[in-house]
Amino acid sequence: MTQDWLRWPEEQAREYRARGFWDGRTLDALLREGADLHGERTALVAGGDRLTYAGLDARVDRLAAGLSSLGVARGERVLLQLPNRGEYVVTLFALLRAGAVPVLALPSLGAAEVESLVRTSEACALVVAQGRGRSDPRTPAARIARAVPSVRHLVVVGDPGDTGGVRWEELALSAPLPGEGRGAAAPEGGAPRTAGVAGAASEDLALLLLSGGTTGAPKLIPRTHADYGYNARASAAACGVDGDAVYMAVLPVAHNFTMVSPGIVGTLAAGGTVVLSPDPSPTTAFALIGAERVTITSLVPALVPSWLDEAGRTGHDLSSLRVLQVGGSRLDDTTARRVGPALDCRLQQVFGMAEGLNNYTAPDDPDDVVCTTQGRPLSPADEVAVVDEDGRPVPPGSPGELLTRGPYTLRGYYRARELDALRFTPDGFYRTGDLVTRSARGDLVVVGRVKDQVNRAGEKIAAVEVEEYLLALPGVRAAAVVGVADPDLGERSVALLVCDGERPDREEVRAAVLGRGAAAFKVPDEVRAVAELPLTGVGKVDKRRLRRELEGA
Ligand code: OOB
Repeated sequence: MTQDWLRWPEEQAREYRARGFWDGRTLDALLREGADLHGERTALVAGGDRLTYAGLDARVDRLAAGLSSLGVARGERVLLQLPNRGEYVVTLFALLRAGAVPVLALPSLGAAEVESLVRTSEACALVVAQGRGRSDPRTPAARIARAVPSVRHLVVVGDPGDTGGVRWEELALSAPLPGEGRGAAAPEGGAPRTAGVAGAASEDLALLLLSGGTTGAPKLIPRTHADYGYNARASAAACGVDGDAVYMAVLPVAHNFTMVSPGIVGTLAAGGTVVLSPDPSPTTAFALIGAERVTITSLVPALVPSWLDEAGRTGHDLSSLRVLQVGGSRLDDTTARRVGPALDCRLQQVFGMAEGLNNYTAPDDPDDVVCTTQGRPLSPADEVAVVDEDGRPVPPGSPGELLTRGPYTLRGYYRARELDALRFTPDGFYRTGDLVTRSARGDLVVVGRVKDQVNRAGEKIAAVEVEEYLLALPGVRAAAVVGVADPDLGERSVALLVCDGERPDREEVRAAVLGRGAAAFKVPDEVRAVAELPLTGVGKVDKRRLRRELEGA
């Protein structure tokens, strides 16, 4: 198998091994070790299911055998598109154990996006769940399975209906393990292990993630067992996640934040318990926090206000919660300061990317750092640079593009050499496209995207900066600033506000911007009240869509 996109130079790889970052294990070995070390501890709580480490490991064995008997071979890609249910965790580890390469797809992806992922990865199978009505993923999955020549199997959690697919439950529960007769039931926590299944090696490709980038065809991010495992383990350590931790996944399970920051994989590597919340509403989540004594969970900023409001309104028992992680897009300072008092827990900001680099604020950072910065790189081997348009480092405190390389940051996209030439420097730094400032002590603040700016008559306005000013206005719950084509200005800036009650008038908006000492050209040209902002699958404001809608209007 050529894996030339996994191209850390050998010298660097040797260093990462020597320092113990790459430790020779596969991701499913982390789970196997958990079963050996603390087999009777609870690993996973999802819906009605409650699985011990031994029980989860046995199910993974069983499904890995089932997938292998179906003909899924080592190195083959399998698209995994499941909601927050236990089957996701079992399938993920079973694919890894079988040496197959899961391609993680958010449930919110449209059919065309899924098809494009399947084609790009040349997946041999799709795993989806039975759904309802128009959003039933079985229908597009069956069509894609027929249309894309690489696809040989469709596996459905629930009823395959008329898709011609295989029922997941059958594959997971009755496939024989090597050496067993057909149809034997799995001995939960029992001995037989997937001896005949050809697993992967630690530095092999483990999975493919979808880039958060919002333009063009999907870019696939290759992650190895060694690098992803390190990302998860180091994150668990940085976030205080150990065997007593109860981590609740409320964002989609396939997102990198919920996977390894420290997420599901980091928590299982540490011997803790993973709880899956079927949806991110505070009503569902708060009930689970109380019932399962959840200690840590993670949200995107768009969800935070409703959680804070609900906590103030209702008497749920949230006393077990120690850390609320927030990341995925910029958390404004005002909301950040409300988190601790409202939920009686620590806030941790997480600035991560599926491509690799994770930044965290530390548990012992002063409140000011926790509430106003997006943290520092996770690994002592993470290299970061903040550079200007010519690639020259900028002084501390000045904005520039963040470049990074390290033991868990990709060196190239999956089979995309041309793109790589643009997104990486010749010496292997990934150009994140994020505009940041870095303080003298190394704290990063995300001030925008290189492209998330309004170019108003040549003046560049970082959307995030103006959004921050607007969010500080009373009653403003959410704000998005976008540039819309304008015959005179090139682009004019439009602010969309979600407000409790009346929206601030132009004068108030003007004062909010100028009062912070910002230039007059940053005052939005237009302010509109909207009921809500369109969000992407994981809950980031969908600016592409906003721009499209505003320009079409
Ligand atoms: C996470 O991963 P992706 O791949 O969906 O998106 C990455 C991009 C970053 O390049 C940055 O533009 C933005 O999302 N971002 C943030 C942020 N965290 C991510 N922007 C401002 N403040 C933050 N705290 O979103 C992701 C992956 C792992 C952990 C957390 C988030």
